Amino acid sequence: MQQELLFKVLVIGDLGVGKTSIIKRYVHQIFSQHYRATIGVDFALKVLQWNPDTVIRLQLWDIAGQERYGNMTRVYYREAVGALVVFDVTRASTFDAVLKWKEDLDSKVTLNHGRPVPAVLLANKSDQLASQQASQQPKLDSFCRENGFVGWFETSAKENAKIEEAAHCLVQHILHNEESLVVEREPSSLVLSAYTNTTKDHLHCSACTKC
Ligand code: G3D
Ligand code: MG
Repeated sequence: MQQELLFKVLVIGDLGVGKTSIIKRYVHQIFSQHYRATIGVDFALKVLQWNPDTVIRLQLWDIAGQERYGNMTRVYYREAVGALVVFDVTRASTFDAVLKWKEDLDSKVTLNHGRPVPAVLLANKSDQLASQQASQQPKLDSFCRENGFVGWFETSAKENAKIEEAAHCLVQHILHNEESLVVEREPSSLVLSAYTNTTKDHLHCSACTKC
């Protein structure tokens, strides 16, 4: 029997770094106006046939214009199980902001067992990097280790580069956490997580400020 998992993933970072462009490149469906009007976010859905037995529905949350505040409400973060933190390789100030976004994330949501949600760092607009420019690799490797990112990718929404790989990396870490959750909490359970088979009603509920 196929299992279906729904994961809420946040896409955060400063204004103009390419969050919306990355999501649009990646997804099948965007759910927009209603939520934007009520809570200031857009949702997008990506359905992945992860393996023959598992379908993963990635619900990507785009902050749609609230970046200027540099932080988001707890409602936005609630029940998130992963994050993509984006900066623009052509603007150093957006890299400086990455830690602020990571701190905001970690202060407002943790997994059930108290660990931080996995976050992948995206160095976006890689198409703008001159080919002779030195690789960012040593710097970003240690930056990720020191600041709790599970990995980083040089992406380009423009050229559709490395976005799938980055999402794949994030999903692998999310699944790893889900599995350890099962082991820690309910060894005999077949249900992978609280997010399993989450319905649209649930989605509405998690976005609604009243419940
Ligand atoms: P945001 O959602 O993080 O605010 P957007 O960012 O997705 O709106 O992108 C901001 C601008 O950067 C857009 O340009 C978009 O086309 C551009 N952009 C996004 N990703 C890339 C990329 O990978 N490479 C390049 N070269 N540009 C990118 P405009 O001019 O439409 O404002
Ligand atoms: Mg945007």
